[in-house]
Amino acid sequence: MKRKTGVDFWSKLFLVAIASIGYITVYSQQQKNAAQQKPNVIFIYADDLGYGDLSCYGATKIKTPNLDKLAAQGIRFTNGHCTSSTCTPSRYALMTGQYPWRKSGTGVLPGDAALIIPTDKTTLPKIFKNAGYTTGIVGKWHLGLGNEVAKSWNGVIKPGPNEVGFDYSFIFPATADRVPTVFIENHIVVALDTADPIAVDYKQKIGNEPTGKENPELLKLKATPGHGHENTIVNGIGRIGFMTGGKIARWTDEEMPLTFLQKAKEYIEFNKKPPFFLYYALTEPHVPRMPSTIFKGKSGLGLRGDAILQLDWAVGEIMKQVKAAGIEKNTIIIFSSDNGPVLDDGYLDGAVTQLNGHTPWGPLRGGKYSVLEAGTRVPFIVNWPGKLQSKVSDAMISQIDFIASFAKMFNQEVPASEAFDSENILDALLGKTNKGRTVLVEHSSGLAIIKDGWKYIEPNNGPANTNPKLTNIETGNLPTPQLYNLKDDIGEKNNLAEKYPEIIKELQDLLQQIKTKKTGEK
Ligand code: NG6
Ligand code: CA
Repeated sequence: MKRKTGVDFWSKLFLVAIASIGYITVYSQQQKNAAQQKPNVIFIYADDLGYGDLSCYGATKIKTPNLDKLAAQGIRFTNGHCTSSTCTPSRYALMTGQYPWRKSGTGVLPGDAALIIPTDKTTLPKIFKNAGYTTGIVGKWHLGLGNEVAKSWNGVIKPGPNEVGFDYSFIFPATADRVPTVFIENHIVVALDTADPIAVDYKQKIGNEPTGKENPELLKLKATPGHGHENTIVNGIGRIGFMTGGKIARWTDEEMPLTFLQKAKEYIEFNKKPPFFLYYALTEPHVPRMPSTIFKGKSGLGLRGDAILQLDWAVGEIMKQVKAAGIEKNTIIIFSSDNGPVLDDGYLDGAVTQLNGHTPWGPLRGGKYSVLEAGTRVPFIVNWPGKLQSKVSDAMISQIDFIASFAKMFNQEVPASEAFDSENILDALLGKTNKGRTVLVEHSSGLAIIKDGWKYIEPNNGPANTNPKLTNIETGNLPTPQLYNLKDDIGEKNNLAEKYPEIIKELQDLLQQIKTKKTGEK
């Protein structure tokens, strides 16, 4: 009996052990398969970083070793684009897969704007969610919050990122230079104090806090005269818009990007069991440029250069975190920018006076606010260690294509009436081909279209230059047609419109077709 029981016990144990090993093997195999099939994706989005701002894109006056490494191990695109030359429209396209110029109200939003992304349509994070991913956003949002402009900031603020597909959100509402200067984590202002309620107004002054206009002596960063940054002073910096309350909740600019970095790292650590999609939207080098003390003065190019060094460091920290979490081989890191560069965007921060020969636009013409190439051709890097062959690609790609490309990766169908400007360029993104889009529309105050290296800029009556005393950027607006051959003339120096009327005609017709395209036509 005893012996029999013993045999029973041992054979049972044996069976359990075999079963467990089997289970563990099957389980880990499943995990492995899942891991192999569905990589984590981290999209790092810089704010106002130019084509020529990184050393891997030719900058010599500034060194960006972490991004250089990301590019050297991965694919560095020389013809990668955001859709528009400012923030909100580019982010709208990224989220919806639709050109922002199709919809009014998608221009640069104030800090109290209502949400402009539909909650019932396909969005980039929803593509990942449908594929079983957990999704998170950390950083700048700038796509509006709530259903109303006149909303309360002191309770649950929604709809917002959580309603358009992010399981987790830690954001600031608009831009670093717009009130309210607070973080919002999943609908609620971080460190909200009900005894000191927050109120925001973009039309008139509220409360009696000093403003940059009335009390310029209180400013640690002077606003450029005539610019819009002379309302409520927060942390010694005048902002766009008026704000009262939330004293404890307000960020300090020197610390704000570090808070985002910390949250992004925690998100990676917490969700390291694949798969996750993290949209990490940096604030650098957008104004006000006020990096941490350790970066101040480090670049020799003023605070804009220092902010770029901080940005590069943050990217390095994310790379380290991914490695430490043991998910390096199963994580795609994509890096890009939401529009081209600007020097004086409203504060006297040394960007102009200490430029020191740096060329944020690289070999391109124009910059932020411009339909010329520097407005929307931006740094674009894709990294997936061990999975991609490192190379430089001249495929024409756009951030608007993420939806269709990742939908392809997961074999998902996108309804024909949604994300219909998004094209599947997955093979180009992963470096399998140098062929990306064949046609791309660029957007600023005017529109341009590119096909086969030819770029046609529609005649536009807007000013040819932004205010020369402030941003001072060529917009690309001209009342007559412009045609450039980007293959030979990336700097858009020679307008060939008169020489090739037939190419103008073809591109005009094509642009017209795209403009009038009905939803659902692919
Ligand atoms: C402009 C601001 C500029 C910046 C920009 C938005 C003025 C005069 N200029 O209106 O400083 O905030 O909007 O930048 O106020 S973006 O990158 O978010 O599009
Ligand atoms: Ca921007």
